[in-house]
Amino acid sequence: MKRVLVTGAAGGIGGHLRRLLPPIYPDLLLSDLKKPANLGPSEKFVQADLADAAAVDKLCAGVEGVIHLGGISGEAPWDAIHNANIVGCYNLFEAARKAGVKRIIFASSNHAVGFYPRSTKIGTKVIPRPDSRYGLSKLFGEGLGSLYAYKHGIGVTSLRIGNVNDEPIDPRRLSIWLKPEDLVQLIRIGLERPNLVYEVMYGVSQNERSFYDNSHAGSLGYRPEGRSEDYAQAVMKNALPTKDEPSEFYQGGTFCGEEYSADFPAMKTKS
Ligand code: NAI
Ligand code: 15L
Repeated sequence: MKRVLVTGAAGGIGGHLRRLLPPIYPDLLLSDLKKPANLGPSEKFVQADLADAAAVDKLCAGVEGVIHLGGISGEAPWDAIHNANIVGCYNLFEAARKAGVKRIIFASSNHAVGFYPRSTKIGTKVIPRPDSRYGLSKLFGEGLGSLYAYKHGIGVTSLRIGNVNDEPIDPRRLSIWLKPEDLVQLIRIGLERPNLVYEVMYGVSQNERSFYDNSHAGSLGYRPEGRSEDYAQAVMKNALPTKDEPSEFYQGGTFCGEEYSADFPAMKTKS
């Protein structure tokens, strides 16, 4: 990969990637609505709003690969989600197509499928069950990825990311933790694997309590090194007693519980 564009570079994951990617992709172009607080002298940064199509067109000129992290990263009112995650994501894929970008990594989320019970292990072929407007916007991004892969020949990878952190921080995250270095491995598969058309992988490390069957990622060469079980004792020692409610029954956690108005006991029996 020559130039690789990272959108949303001022965010949490952007911080990890700015530390880990330069030795692998020396020509990194960072972009965000806001300038990263600690931008180094050797880092290239261009401020842009993803909702501004002309600005995103300029961003993609001369770019070979994109890591698309930019957008709203949690539940929010529809207007905000629509602007950043629907319009912004469309602008990014369109700009990439026009600029001849070869590969795109789309940061999807576990919340695209958050309404599966924690007792179920799901693969990448399940019917999506978004748990929020946010999760729904991630399905839009996954759909765009598939469209631009099959119609326009861009190699696209949707990563249904669990939770990126140096370590898992609570019982739910023991099931969905993604070590930053493992994210880099997934990104490299998406940007470098020959003949890639469109792939979906779960962005999780090697977690014994995983909600996901990530064997497809394994077949593409993913060998995660992070093991959440190494942290399980410490995490469980501080865990609060579990409650019988949607946010603890479903994989998506609080995203499922927010604004919930179904008859939960009845829904549980149908899950
Ligand atoms: P974050 O909220 O820390 O960073 C997102 C960045 O996008 C922010 O710096 C923000 O300024 C930028 N942004 C928002 N709207 C924008 C717009 N209209 N134009 C340009 N930039 C805009 O999020 P984080 O945690 O770094 O996540 C990055 C991506 O990965 C997000 O798309 C998120 O949905 C996804 N993800 C993250 C997970 C995690 O564990 N952190 C889990 C699952 C998915
Ligand atoms: C996400 O999609 C969010 O972007 C992140 O902030 C976390 O909430 C994560 O999911 C999670 O489920 O832990």
